[in-house]
Amino acid sequence: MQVDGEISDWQADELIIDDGIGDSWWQQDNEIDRIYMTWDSLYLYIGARYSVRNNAFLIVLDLGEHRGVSDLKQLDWYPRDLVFQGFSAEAIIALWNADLSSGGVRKINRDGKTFAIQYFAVNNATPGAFGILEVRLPWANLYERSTPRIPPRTKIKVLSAICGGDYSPPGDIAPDQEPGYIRLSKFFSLLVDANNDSLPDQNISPGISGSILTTPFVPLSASILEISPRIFDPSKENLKIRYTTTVESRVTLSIFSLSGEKVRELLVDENLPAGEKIITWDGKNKYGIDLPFGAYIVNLVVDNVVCDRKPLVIVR
Ligand SMILES: [Ca+2]
Ligand SMILES: [Ca+2]
Ligand SMILES: [Ca+2]
Ligand SMILES: [Ca+2]
Repeated sequence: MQVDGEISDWQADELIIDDGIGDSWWQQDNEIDRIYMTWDSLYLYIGARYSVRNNAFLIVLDLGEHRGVSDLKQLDWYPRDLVFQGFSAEAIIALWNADLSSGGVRKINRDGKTFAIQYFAVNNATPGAFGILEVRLPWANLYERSTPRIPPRTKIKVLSAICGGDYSPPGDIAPDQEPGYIRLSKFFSLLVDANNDSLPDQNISPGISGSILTTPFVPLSASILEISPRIFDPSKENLKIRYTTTVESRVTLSIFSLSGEKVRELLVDENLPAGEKIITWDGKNKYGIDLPFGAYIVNLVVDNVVCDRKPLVIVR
């Protein structure tokens, strides 16, 4: 992919959001037309055909880390009146009046604080006329790792909006939703690591593999459904812990002693889909040593909130 402001090198199957023109509050002076996405082993590439005049053009990414914000009014940079359901804003590409030097690319923390990340972009739009923005983002910077590895089964979601000044609502949204409607639940969504090897899958057609999803609002809840057997003899079998979460979330499942010491982590902040899951445990601590007879607690933490605790007893 050449980052050169020329759109002809994008393939038809890299078109992820075909918003079209004529649906903006401000007509063609301020329009999102098409958003493209593709990647290779080192970079994520985003392309856009758009026009903007005296407004902000935004492309917002949910990187699947559950670390951003769902309300863009919380941002310390390009805050806008956009509230998301089922989407966590974790990175933002923003510019004002078709001028990339007025914006750039930032990552977003849980508290809405943003920080610039390395990128390379070419923007040939001029105020009020259609042009092309192409952005190249290193995987290593998007996920703040020393290598281009990504969390296993990473899902990326994308949306774009044109808004006025700080804290103003959108006049064009892509995927298309009512202009002026600030509570957004429709996004392009794509599993980037479907084969679960922590590397972006290669030779993917994002426009075909991904889809535009409407996310109904589901509150997060999670619980341990069953621990079996409750009286657990590790020399005979493994313990089975069955738990459930209502939404895709980051799950930590640990075993504690009654004195409050964490003796074993079975899942550590793992991004997992909604639904039931069974995790097994061999009764050993983190050093591989058999834990002694006694009572223990299974502790379930989801999106940094303790959601459930259940006791068990080890016998030997
Ligand atoms: Ca190009
Ligand atoms: Ca449009
Ligand atoms: Ca639209
Ligand atoms: Ca992969």
